[in-house]
Amino acid sequence: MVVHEQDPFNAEPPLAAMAGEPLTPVDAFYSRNHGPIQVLDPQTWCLRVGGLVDRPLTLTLAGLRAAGRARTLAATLQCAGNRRAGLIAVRDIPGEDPWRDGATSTARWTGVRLADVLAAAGLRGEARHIGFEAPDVSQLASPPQPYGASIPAGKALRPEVLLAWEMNGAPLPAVHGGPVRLVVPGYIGARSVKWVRRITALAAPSPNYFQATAYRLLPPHADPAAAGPGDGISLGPIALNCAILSPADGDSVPPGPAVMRGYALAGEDREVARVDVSADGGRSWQQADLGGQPGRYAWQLWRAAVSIPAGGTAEIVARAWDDTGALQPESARSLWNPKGYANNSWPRARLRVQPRQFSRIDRPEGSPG
Ligand SMILES: Nc1nc2c(c(=O)[nH]1)N[C@H]1C(S)=C(S)[C@@H](COP(=O)(O)O)O[C@H]1N2
Ligand SMILES: [Mo]
Repeated sequence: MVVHEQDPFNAEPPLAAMAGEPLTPVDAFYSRNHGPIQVLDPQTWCLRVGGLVDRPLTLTLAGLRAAGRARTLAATLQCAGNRRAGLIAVRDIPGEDPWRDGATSTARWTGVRLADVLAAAGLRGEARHIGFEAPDVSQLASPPQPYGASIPAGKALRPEVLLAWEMNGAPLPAVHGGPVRLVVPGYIGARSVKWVRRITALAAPSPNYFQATAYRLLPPHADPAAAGPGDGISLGPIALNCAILSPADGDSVPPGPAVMRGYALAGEDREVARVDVSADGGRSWQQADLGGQPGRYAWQLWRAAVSIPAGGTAEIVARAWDDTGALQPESARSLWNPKGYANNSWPRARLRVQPRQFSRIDRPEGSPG
């Protein structure tokens, strides 16, 4: 793993290790924390459900399992800071980790639908948002407070939103939120609250720092240190994006045929319709082959056979389109924001092209031996 910070622990897999893998092995799944990793005893863990409900509940793990039928689905989690390195290249973003394209991983999650738990608690009609709280106290919040988030009630009631206790068929490990985490496919990873211990039905979004103040898109001139609750655009659904994984930016390759691999991910209720790849910096384009979407809420893997031109460097560019005909924005420059979120500009991989190895047959006629 590429470790950005030891405490709190923040790490992403090397890009080449992700290429061509529909599901991310648990030990290669990116890890994003704002406070200490919680190691909780599944025997004593419990979940409180309250707020705008008719029947507040306290569920043990056994009680949660009994709250609905267990469902399994493949879903991609993507941190809002994924690809921040591309924004930092435009202008520095002090105090935030320079994530490459690996703060995106896919697993098969097993749990009950959040909707089943909310139905058991008798969710009231006036509830507009569902809030979540965890026990990890973050010193990065102001003031320091337990991690939390909320999602609109309409999203919370959708069938893909799970309270999950398994990841790729094994008990959810502590680092990914075990014994139980929320999984909100299609939303930024920040909303998939780990170690969830309290659910509150609310009339308004959660006042938690990570909902009200962080994970918001500030205008370029704003001072993030001075930002307060409600400033900027709250991030929920993720934007259409793609990444080049192999060969990756900075790699050295021989000239000639090469297979490029990457992932593409569409936003809420959208599908990746096409991925274009250019081997000449965006002058000419070809279509990548799509394949290997492990589920409706997961990334789409792509591959393209390209020809690497001889010469010092080659610039590979990729761009994804969704089924509404929308295309990713071209430039990171236009997307720069003070916290470095939501970089979904066209990914570019600058490759060093190794000098051609001439064989006897290749050697131009008449050249000295
Ligand atoms: N309790 C808690 N939940 C959390 C976080 C956290 O710091 N604490 N980080 C969030 C963020 S920003 C992301 S991107 C995902 C990362 O999940 P992972 O570490 O399993 O990859 O968890 C989210 N849930
Ligand atoms: Mo995140």
